[in-house]
Order: sequence, then C-alpha cells, then structure tokens
Amino acid sequence: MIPESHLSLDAIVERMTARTRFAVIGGYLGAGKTTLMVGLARYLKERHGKNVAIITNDQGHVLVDTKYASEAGFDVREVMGGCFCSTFPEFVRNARSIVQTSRPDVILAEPIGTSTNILSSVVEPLRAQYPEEFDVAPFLVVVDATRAASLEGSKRLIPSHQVKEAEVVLLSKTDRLDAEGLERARTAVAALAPDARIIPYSARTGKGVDDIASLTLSAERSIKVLKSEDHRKFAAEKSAMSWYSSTSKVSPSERVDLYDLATTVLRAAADSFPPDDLAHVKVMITSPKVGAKMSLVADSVQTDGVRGSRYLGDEATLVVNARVMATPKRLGEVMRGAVEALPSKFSLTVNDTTESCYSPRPETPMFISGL
Ligand SMILES: Nc1nc2c(ncn2[C@@H]2O[C@H](COP(=O)(O)OP(=O)(O)OP(=O)(O)O)[C@@H](O)[C@H]2O)c(=O)[nH]1
Ligand SMILES: [Mg+2]
Repeated sequence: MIPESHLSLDAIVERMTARTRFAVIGGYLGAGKTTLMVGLARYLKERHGKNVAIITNDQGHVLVDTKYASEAGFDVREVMGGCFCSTFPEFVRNARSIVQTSRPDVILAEPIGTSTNILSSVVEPLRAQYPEEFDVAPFLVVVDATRAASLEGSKRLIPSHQVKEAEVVLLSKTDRLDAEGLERARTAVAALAPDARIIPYSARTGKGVDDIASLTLSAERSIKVLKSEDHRKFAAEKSAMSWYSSTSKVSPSERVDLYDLATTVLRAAADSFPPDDLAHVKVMITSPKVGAKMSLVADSVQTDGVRGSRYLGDEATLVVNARVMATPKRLGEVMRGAVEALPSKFSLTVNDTTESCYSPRPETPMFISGL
C-alpha cells in the first residue's frame, strides 16, 4: 500500500471514505479456514499490494489461530466469548477499530468452526446495517475436500448446514485427492448447495488461491438470503463437543526437537479418542528464535509452519487448543496429562500453565431471520 505521506489530499480523503472489502470465511473445524486466510492475506499483499487484516473468533482463552496469523505479520483481532452471531456488536467494533488503526483494503473474518446461521446472523446484518462502511463479499465456506463425500448421510447436522449457507464453497486440501476423489467432493457439495459456486484449491500447492484472491478483490457482493435454521436444533451437537485451551512456559535444559514435542502432544489426543471425534487439535510452540505449529484433524497430522530451526534451545510458549467430541472432564484429563508428561519425555520443565476446558454454552443469536 502507498504510504499516506505520498498521497494527494483527494486520494487521502478517498481512502478515508472508501468502504472496506469484507469477506467472512466460514466452515467446519479443521476445514482449513485459518490456513487459507493467512495464505490469502500473503498472496493479496505480495501480488496485489493489498493490506489485509484478520478477525478470529472463539470461545475464550489463548488461540493458536491468532498467534499464527500475528506471527505471519498481519493485524489480527480476536472476538472471544462466543460465535460472531452472539457477539455481533463486538465483532463490528473490532472491524471498525481495525479500519481506524491499519486502514486495510480487505478484512478477512473467521467464525468459530461450529458456527451455524452465519449468513443470516452475521453476513446479512453486516451488509444491511453497514453498507457505507463495508463492502461484503459473497459468504465463503471452506469445506475439507477429503471429508466432503461423507457429508451426505452423516449424523452430524452442522457441517452440511454450513455448506447450505455458502454463496461460494472453497474446497480445500485438493492436493490430497485424485481427480475422481475431487469429483466426488464436488458432487457432494453441489447436492447440498446447488446455487453455490465451487472453487477447489490447495493451500499447500497454491493451486486455486488466485481464483479466491480475484473473487476477494472483485466487486461481487453477498446477496443470498436464507431462512435461519432453529439454533436449538444444533444445541446437542455443539454441547457434545468440548474445548480445551492451555498455555505453558517450556524451558529446555538441552535442545529439543520441536516436531517431536508437538507430535507427542498430538499423539496423546490421537491415542485417546476415535478419529471421528477429533475435530481439531492444534499445538503451537514459539520462542524469539524458533516457532512451529502442528495440527491433528481426525487421523491426519500436519505441520503447518516452522520458523527458524527445528530445535528449541531457549524458553518458549506452548499453546494447545483441542476441540473434541468428549466430555470436558475427559478432554481435560488427556490434554493436561499430555502437557504434564512432557518433562518425563524431554529435557525440559513446564511452568506457569493456565488452561480452560469446557463445553460451550448454548448461543443466543442477536439476529434471526424468518424463524
Ligand atoms: N494438505 C492440505 N492441508 C491443508 C490445506 N488447508 C489446510 N490444511 C491443513 O488442515 C489443518 C487445519 O487447518 P486450519 O486452517 O487450522 O483449519 P480451520 O478451519 O481454521 O480450523 P478451526 O480453527 O479449528 O476451525 C492444518 O493442519 C492445515 O495445515 C490444504 O489445502 N492442503
Ligand atoms: Mg482456524
């Protein structure tokens, strides 16, 4: 972006009164929302010179997603304490504050992965109530292409409901599928959202990211109207899931392999719960010199990013976020146990751990259309 000191007065006024392009990127836990937001933000900055800001959302405590996006160098705001739908004023306050402080060309916002009725309770109110401030892009929903075929006939209501809300479906992880698998994923998505455009992409290879960037920068607006589903319908599914988040200080006495450290925590989750119940477990380790982030989604462990060397020699912060179909008691025991057991497996101490573990309270959406 051209610095304000190099612009004419007219250009400064235009920039100050211009509406900010706004894209809400929904989709289920582990689908690939944060990876896409950070990749897209980088792409828009490097290829198009655009300044991008990010809003993350969760129930509470320290978020791996926020740390990951901040480490990538973007202005990030967190909306905590529940879904954007029940914290809408805070969501808008954050968006306005970002506009004031970093004047982004684009804001990308990620609702919690179990969010429902995002089109009617967030995207619609945003475009209807703030038309002079925000230019709202079609509602984008990320769907994990490797799991799309199982949407049909699944007992779970939330993932397929999210697809039905989409104006554009972004099919992620296509690098892990052959042509036949991709076709199956497309067919499954089209059956749920016949009116939605489908853009397959891979955050790994970059394929398709240019199409998403073009859409993000286009003048295309969100127009879809969809009757809200009764949010009580999803309550049991949401409350069957627990949220664990913790931060700890990790001090190695000898150098420790970051992959081994992160994998040990993920392995404890993988060994304790069936893959279908493991929505998303994330581990991030950061110190001034090094950083690593790894994730477990169902039975798939992936390294999402590394900074510096793969060995940790100095004091670091360890953040663990786990979203699992289990009771808070059981999830807490497993994840706390995994962190507490680290000193018995590596030459390090773990101190100052803070944690939260609970099943989210039912949400109260502020705007419900057509119930
Ligand atoms: N192979 C592959 N992996 C991907 C792709 N996109 C995301 N991932 C991986 O999928 C996992 C989950 O990605 P996230 O971006 O954290 O998913 P999310 O939707 O933000 O998840 P929540 O915040 O839990 O709702 C990570 O291990 C990513 O590296 C992709 O296109 N290809
Ligand atoms: Mg995320």
